[in-house]
Amino acid sequence: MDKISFEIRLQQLTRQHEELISRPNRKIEPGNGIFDRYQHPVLTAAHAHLFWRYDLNHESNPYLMERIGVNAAFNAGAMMLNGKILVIARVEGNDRKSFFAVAESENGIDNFKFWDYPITMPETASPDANVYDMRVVQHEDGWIYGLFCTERKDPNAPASDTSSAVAQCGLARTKDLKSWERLPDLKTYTGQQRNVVLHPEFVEGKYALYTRPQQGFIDVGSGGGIGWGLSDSMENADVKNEVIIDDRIYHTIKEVKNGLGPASIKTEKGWLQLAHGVRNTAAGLRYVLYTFMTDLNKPWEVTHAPGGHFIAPDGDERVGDVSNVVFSNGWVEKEDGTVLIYYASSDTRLHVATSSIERLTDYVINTPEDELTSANSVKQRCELIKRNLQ
Ligand code: M1P
Repeated sequence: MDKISFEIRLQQLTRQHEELISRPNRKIEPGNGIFDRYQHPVLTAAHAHLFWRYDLNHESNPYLMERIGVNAAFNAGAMMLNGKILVIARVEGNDRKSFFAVAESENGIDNFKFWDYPITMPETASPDANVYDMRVVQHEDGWIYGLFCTERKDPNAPASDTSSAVAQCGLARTKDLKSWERLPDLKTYTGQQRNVVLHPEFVEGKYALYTRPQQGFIDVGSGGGIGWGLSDSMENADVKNEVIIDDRIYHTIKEVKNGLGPASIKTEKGWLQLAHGVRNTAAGLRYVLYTFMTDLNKPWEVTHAPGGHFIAPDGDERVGDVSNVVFSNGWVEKEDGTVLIYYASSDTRLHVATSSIERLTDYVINTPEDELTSANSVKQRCELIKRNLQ
């Protein structure tokens, strides 16, 4: 390709990218009263800078080819920092490796732009094969902690098994999301770990962590459920006793496995919690989001548990690299009580939904619990119908 054609192609690509990252996002009305969805995802693979993907030099890349492609941008931690809404996305290259990258927006709804460089996460003595799904927590000790899954090849797998992996909770801390201090991985005594979340406040003078023990890499085995435990420090985080506070339950949306999403939000009525629940179907696993509330003084005690899903894959969200999945590990409470909920669909893209502390609290407290059988469910619904028809 001659230099002029190269420049024309670069202009086209730049225009297209600019249009994508600056397009406005519109609320889809009227919603269900609990939260509002938006017209467009807030982050996709195509949001990645051109200079992350293309070699922009005509001499070394005369065809202006994508040299290092980006496959997906999804499961993102989120926080407000210096007045900006930041998401810390799981970006996945065409090589299947995930890494973390920060994208920022003024309003949290649209115009998300990646920072120039992804996060360079320091490693421990045991290098990570893959890192993903960071929960960022602004702890009252003054640090911002990043808790994420670190995946390594299973050292005990036979040579013929090239898939088995071990998941653990990687830990790092920062003040600015730019430079990170890696800490030793969380130590637990219940097998593998994914979906570990730090509670933002000290409990009994210790760091408190929600865990998700699992026996296998995908299959939780006889483990599973959302656990809770305390650690004396984060420099050598060690949870000696884990108790399950939110179990898997037969014939519910969390029958196969579940895991906490972002860090809990404190409200007057209790700690708001967002989690994902998984069930099996003939078409594979189905991931939905659900909420619950825990006691203000005992954040390990569930006080309210609305039945069923809070957000389930809808429309285009149903399809992607891992279809029929919604997953969330980030939400932001704004000063006016608005809650920006970042959820990813089908391990491919990131969306926002908006609600408020007031609406979420009402939903969590006043939605009936799952009564576990069809007969009870019909009874519940008939009571509502009767009240409405009176
Ligand atoms: O593919 C769906 C999700 O699967 C895992 O979550 P969990 O450990 O609860 O099964 C994670 O790999 C997550 O990133 C992914 O979105």
